[in-house]
Amino acid sequence: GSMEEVSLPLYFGWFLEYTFQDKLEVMAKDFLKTLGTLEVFKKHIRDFSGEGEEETNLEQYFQHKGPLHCTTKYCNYGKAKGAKEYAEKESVRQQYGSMTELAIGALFITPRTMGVRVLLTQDQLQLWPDDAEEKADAGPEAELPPGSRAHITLGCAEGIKPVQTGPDLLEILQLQKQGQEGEKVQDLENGPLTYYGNGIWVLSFTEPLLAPALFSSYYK
Ligand code: ACK
Repeated sequence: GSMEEVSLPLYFGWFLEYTFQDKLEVMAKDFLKTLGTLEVFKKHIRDFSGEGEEETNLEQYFQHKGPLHCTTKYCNYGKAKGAKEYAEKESVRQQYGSMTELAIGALFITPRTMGVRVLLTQDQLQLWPDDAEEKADAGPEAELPPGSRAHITLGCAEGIKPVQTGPDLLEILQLQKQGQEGEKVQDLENGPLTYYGNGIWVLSFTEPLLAPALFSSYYK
């Protein structure tokens, strides 16, 4: 009936535990601060600034609203394809409201988005929709394993929506899969920093960061 349709959320996902949200935000800010001071970043500043602009404050460049989370299924209150089926899945019903630990493998920025890559376990993949990695223009060489898109959006450039972080991460993974090594810039506190061109910077964590998170849903 119509009541059921109304009760579908904007999205399902893992929501970072409160104190960890702060921790991740501080870490991201520190990263941007460090990146902004590197000569090699300044050399490529034009990826992030307009004509004639010599400076970009990265901390102001990326803005974020709402809780830090890793979206599993975007439902758009039932209007998104497969929303109802997802909400009715056995694994979704069973794990709803339970805590898990997300492994964060990398922090990345592009001229559009800033986010972290989440490395899902087999258990967590049970909550992952089958079509998450599908792209309209994807060729056979573009195929990435399920869960590849898993991320937490930490910020977006002006005029960019958070839905962009997923495609940005998939682009990075495709570059890596194609064997593009990028330019190893230097080792930072948490691991190596690589520049892939076109404003794509990736900090790979030597040790994944473990983030406690609640599987739940969001209604605006
Ligand atoms: O950063 P995100 O994963 O990207 O979290 C937000 C959340 O839903 C609320 O907007 C994500 N989102 C928005 N539209 C879509 C979509 N069409 N497919 C997948 N995720 C989406 C957005």
